[in-house]
Amino acid sequence: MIAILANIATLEKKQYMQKKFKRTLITSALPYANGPVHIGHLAGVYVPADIYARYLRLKGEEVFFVGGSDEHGVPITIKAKKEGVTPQDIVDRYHKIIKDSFDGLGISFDVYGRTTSATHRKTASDFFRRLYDKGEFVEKSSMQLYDEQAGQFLADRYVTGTCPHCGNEKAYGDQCEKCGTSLNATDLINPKSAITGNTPVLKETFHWFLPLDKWEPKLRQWILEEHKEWKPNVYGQCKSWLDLGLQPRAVSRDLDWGIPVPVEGAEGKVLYVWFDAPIGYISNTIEALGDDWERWWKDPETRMLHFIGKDNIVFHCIVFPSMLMADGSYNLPDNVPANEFLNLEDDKISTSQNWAVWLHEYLEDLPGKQDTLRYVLTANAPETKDNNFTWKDFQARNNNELVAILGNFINRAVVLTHKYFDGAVPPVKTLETVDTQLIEDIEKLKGEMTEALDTFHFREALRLAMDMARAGNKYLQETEPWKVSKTDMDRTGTILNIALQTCANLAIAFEPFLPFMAAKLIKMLGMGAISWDMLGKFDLIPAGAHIGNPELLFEKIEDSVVEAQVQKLKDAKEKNRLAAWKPAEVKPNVEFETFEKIDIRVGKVLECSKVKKSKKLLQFLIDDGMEKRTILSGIAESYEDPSFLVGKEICFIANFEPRKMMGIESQGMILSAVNPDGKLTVISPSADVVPGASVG
Ligand code: B3M
Ligand code: ZN
Repeated sequence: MIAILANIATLEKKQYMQKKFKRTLITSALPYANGPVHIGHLAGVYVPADIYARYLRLKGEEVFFVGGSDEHGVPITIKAKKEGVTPQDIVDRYHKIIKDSFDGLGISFDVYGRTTSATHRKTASDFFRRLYDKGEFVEKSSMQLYDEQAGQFLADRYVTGTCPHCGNEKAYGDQCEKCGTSLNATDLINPKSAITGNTPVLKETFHWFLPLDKWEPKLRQWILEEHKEWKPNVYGQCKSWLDLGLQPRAVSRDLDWGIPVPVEGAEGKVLYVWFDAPIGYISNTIEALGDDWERWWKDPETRMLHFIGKDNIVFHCIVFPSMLMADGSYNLPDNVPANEFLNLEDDKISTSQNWAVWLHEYLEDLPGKQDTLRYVLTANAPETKDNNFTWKDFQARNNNELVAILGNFINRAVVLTHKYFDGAVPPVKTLETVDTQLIEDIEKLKGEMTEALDTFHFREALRLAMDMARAGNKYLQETEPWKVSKTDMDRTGTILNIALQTCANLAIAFEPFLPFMAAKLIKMLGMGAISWDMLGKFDLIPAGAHIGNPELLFEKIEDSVVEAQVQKLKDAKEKNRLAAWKPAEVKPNVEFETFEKIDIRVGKVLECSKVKKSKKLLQFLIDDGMEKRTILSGIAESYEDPSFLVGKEICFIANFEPRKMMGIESQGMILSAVNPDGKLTVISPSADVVPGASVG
């Protein structure tokens, strides 16, 4: 049964692959301009989208790759409020950081626009108006959460509360980040305003709703019947949404940041950010191409692909397509190859907790290492399930794969050509089996890579590209040109020619993944323009051509570099913990008589040492003014060198019931204070006091 299903899936895939399109429009989710982008965004969306765009360009296909910043929505106004600046200040700042960092990583957008542009404002406004005029919206009054103190309705992220599905107490009014469910603010249990912290009241307001239920039959047919080739995670999420039954969805909000609803009587209302953001793909195309934009959106021979993270699936597979169907003149996406999430050092990436590797910081901290990040994020891409990024793995993949396999092979081929042939590509004389075997291997790998790339299996495609480099290393190992050169220069020349052609193949195979390395290699080998067609060929560099000097393509990453990054993360976590620390609540009052029962005194430390076999306990010998007493205290982890305490005056409880620990009787309790970082410090009087003096 399972085998039959798998066959059907393969058949669907094949049929789909045979569909011919003239051009491909690639969109990648517009990041919110309320913060920089991190490796989770990159692994989930931008690196795969860029790989695919570069691959199609290499195939000579017509591609348009759209990106841009999402500059509306509540996260931006919240951030602005927190910083005491305007929302425009926030989006100007982050749009620049995000755009520059994408450039820095070689994400090859054909346009990177923004949703505060005049073009976008007009496009989104016109889109709404068109649907409004066609009667595609339902106008409805409903009770919404309202913060009386702030004088404002609380939509989306302006309200937090408990998720009715999973019990997460920090769910937002539009989504629970823990279980991924998309919510209405009024679904939240125990809602609280993110502006004042108050419990909101319900107040009537009206909005325009897009009746998703109207499009449900079409969506069912289009996704569930016609797009069975979509990734199981995407198809499955769509199916469960559709099976639950679609409801009308509000497309306006009572907010002062956004695109005004272009309807009379709609003062104070703006387009819902998820209504205007996907239109950003259209307006950014218009911004870049002017009148030429339409064939990218409306010609049935154009194929549209949305690269997104899994939390955006419903908007790209259900909501945006319903908008496009309501308009009636647009293409629907052909595929939505959404990824799962990337974790960082086994923890969920969190922007607010600063638990992230930020792209702009990476580019500063590890200059020239763009390809290493692209490589690691692709090799670990969360294509089918959530995945994990660790700095240790980053270092290992760089040193053991990029340096030791790819860099090493290319370096050997180039260095040996310089050594034996002064950098002139030697001719091929006669081919032996080992040579034809390599040529066949590369050709076969090309076929497998092409299929993997065509079906969005980028990890697999990268692994296959690396197998080409592995095959190259194996070839040099088997043919040993450094030995052959002692007796047969013709054969040495043939081997090095084949090795150099393999390098040229690697430049092509890796270009979508490691464009910086590929550009260097292309220059080093003196190759001209490259194309996917050339991959698998062994006449890519002509005999007699001079190749450039060997250049270092990858360098080893030392322990200290990754240790510094891990420390940076630890510091961020610690900072958060301290920032989140609040003094404990004061305990209920006690009578003076109760306090008096505790006999606190000053003692002088005579001896202090760690208790053997215990991580926590210190053993004190105290002069209490009358005799010497032994007290154990669980503060060893806070005092690396306990002898530091010897001679100090400290406070202790003299009438604490004696207790035996680790076979030692403790006659009292040392008083200490605890810092937010968990460090304990014993309490001492601020001036000399005689041992035995009472404290009170
Ligand atoms: N800005 C949400 C996100 O960054 C949103 C994507 C818009 S794509 C049209 O996850
Ligand atoms: Zn939840």
